[in-house]
Amino acid sequence: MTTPVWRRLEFSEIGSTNALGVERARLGEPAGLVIRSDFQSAGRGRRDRTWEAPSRSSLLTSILLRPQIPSEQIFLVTLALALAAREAMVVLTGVRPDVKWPNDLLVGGKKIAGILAEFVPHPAAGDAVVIGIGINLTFTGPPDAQGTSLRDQSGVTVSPEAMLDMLLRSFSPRLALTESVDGRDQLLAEYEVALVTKGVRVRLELPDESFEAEALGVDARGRLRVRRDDGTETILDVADVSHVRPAGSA
Ligand code: BT5
Repeated sequence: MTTPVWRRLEFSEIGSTNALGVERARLGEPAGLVIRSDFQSAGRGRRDRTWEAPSRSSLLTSILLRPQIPSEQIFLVTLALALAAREAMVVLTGVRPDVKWPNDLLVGGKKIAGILAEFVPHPAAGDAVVIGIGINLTFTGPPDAQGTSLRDQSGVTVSPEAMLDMLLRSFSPRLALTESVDGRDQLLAEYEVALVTKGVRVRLELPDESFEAEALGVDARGRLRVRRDDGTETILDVADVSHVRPAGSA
């Protein structure tokens, strides 16, 4: 996979950019499709949660890729998008968010962007991953969510189009890094620097237990390494953890 030529599809309203991306991926659409909408009537979060944003208050976009890398490395593509979003925010507004494992972007503990990756197997066209991101430009999130926006943090109002341009510009070189061993090391190193979920106490919610532990960092497969209070280490996969929060919070 060399970096695809981006083909943009823009809407004023859609159900979900990810849903359309998944539909197109199933139909065999080649890599490089970028879907953006001003508004989503059914924006998806992870695990049946929703993503909300008034029209043009956010960048709402999904990118269809067919990464030709081992399946256990595909998480790096998502991580590359998180890091690209971080850089785009720095360049356009000076705001430098932290990454909360696995892929939330936070400023001062408040969520400024969320990422949703969906895997679409396709033996003929090559397995696809549709990675969607919502970046709060002027909207600070629903009242019950601890959210913030780039405008709140910097006073700068960025348009969805300008954010998408910068995001793709930052994403392409990082996507290329996923293809080599050295590149993957470089991405993981950048991720470790951005990761706020490291060296801190976190509360983890798993399907059958929740506990507090010290987050140690990530392993080469992007899984979170934690040390429990009895001294044992546990490695957690994204799929197993529904929430990771600072210890002590609700
Ligand atoms: C995510 O889910 O953070 C992934 C969000 C991905 C959204 C993009 S937008 C373009 C593309 N198309 C889609 O349909 N989706 C993707 P999760 O970690 O489950 O977080 C969802 C939770 O964040 C919700 O339950 C709310 O509490 C909160 N939330 C919803 N909208 C928010 C916003 N605009 N800002 C901050 N928090 C928000």
